[in-house]
Amino acid sequence: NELVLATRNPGKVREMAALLADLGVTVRSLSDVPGAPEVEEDGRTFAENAVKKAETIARFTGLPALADDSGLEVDALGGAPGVFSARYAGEGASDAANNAKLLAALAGVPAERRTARYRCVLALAAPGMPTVTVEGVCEGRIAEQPRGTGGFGYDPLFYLPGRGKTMAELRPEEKNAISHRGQALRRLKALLIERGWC
Ligand code: ITT
Repeated sequence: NELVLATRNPGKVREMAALLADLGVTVRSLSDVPGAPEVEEDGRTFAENAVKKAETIARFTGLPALADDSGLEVDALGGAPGVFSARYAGEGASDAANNAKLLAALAGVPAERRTARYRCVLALAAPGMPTVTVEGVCEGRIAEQPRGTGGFGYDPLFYLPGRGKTMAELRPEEKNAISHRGQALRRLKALLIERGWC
């Protein structure tokens, strides 16, 4: 039983591998798949992009492929950066540049209007099977300054009011227990068990 993680984001690979550890499948990443095609993320929704990534890699490898399309939706910015989260500050932008742009966009916005959520859509595609998608959401607020070194992406700015910490201040297992990705992956596992696929 093999599964390819259809992502080039090392933070996602780390988190998904930990969340899948109890499933008894051999988890491969795209670094084990030489020549895997680049997928252009031109969808308007997380689901469109996740399905496109998973189906492209499943077709190329002939193996089941799990893709994650995710991002940050900030209410005061009308839901931006959304599907553009990875390239908010431009194509290939660093996490630091994206975070700096987010802080600048929210300058002067008071704490109670800095509400935001992470959203993750996972798509599982396998040759000869209908593709399935699941979603997870995690609510929070954009902090005034970065805190913590864990996680990746916007985590140093993603404040969890209930914990008094940013996502980057949580241990990996604490993040997985509450994150959008953790929730989506638990839904996916429940679906796989329900359908007798594992
Ligand atoms: P792949 O397409 O190869 O999977 P990517 O990083 O380009 O990698 P996305 O297009 O789904 O993936 O962009 C997701 C972005 O949303 C990611 O780069 C972060 O900026 C942000 N993001 C998603 N989940 C996050 C998390 O758990 N913590 C922090 N930021 C997150």
